[in-house]
Amino acid sequence: MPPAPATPLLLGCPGCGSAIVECAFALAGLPLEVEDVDYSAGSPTRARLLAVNPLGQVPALVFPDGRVLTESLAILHGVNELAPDAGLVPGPGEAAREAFHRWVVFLVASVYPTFTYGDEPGKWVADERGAGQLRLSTDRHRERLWREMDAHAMAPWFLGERLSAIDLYLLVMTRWRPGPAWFRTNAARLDAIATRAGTLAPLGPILKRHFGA
Ligand SMILES: N[C@@H](CCC(=O)N[C@@H](CS)C(=O)NCC(=O)O)C(=O)O
Repeated sequence: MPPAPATPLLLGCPGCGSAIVECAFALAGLPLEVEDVDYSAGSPTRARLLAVNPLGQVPALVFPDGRVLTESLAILHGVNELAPDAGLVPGPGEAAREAFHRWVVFLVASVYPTFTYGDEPGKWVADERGAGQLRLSTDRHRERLWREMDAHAMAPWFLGERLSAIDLYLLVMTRWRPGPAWFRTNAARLDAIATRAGTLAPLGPILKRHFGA
């Protein structure tokens, strides 16, 4: 077993949801170590990932005492507790709190699973035709979800004047299928938020490493 890291260690992969967690740590000014793993079947680092998260998903955070925390939103709540001044989660009594919970849960419970079932549809449906249909239907459903979220987006951030963890999800997830060009045309408010989040100075190196820009 590798020695426990001195600071939390994030298992993630380039371009993945772990980038959202990295951005949160950076905005909060908290130290974080990062280890890239490849969750694909047969990858040389899959065993390492499974040892930490038997479900084989990233992000997975390992605390110095060996505790493991998975689920991006749970991790972001943890970051918020360690560094509430970063404002990732609106506090009790804040007007934006209800909308925050509604839409951040929408992101992880409605949007994220469309990738879980659509990214590698052959994992869920044996025949090739069915797998192709699953890919298409999850892609179409996701576009509907994004349009709905776009209709509720405020400016300059999703919740209005205050930045929140939702903007970090948008920053990363708008780079996934259907991709930035689709957002520019079909979900311009989300696109504007993601673009703005991409200019936050502490996130520059993270975005460069994950997306090349
Ligand atoms: N509910 C999880 C979803 C994490 C997730 O689906 N991560 C993707 C990478 S972005 C993954 O690990 N995919 C591989 C798999 O699901 O087997 C979260 O919010 O952290």
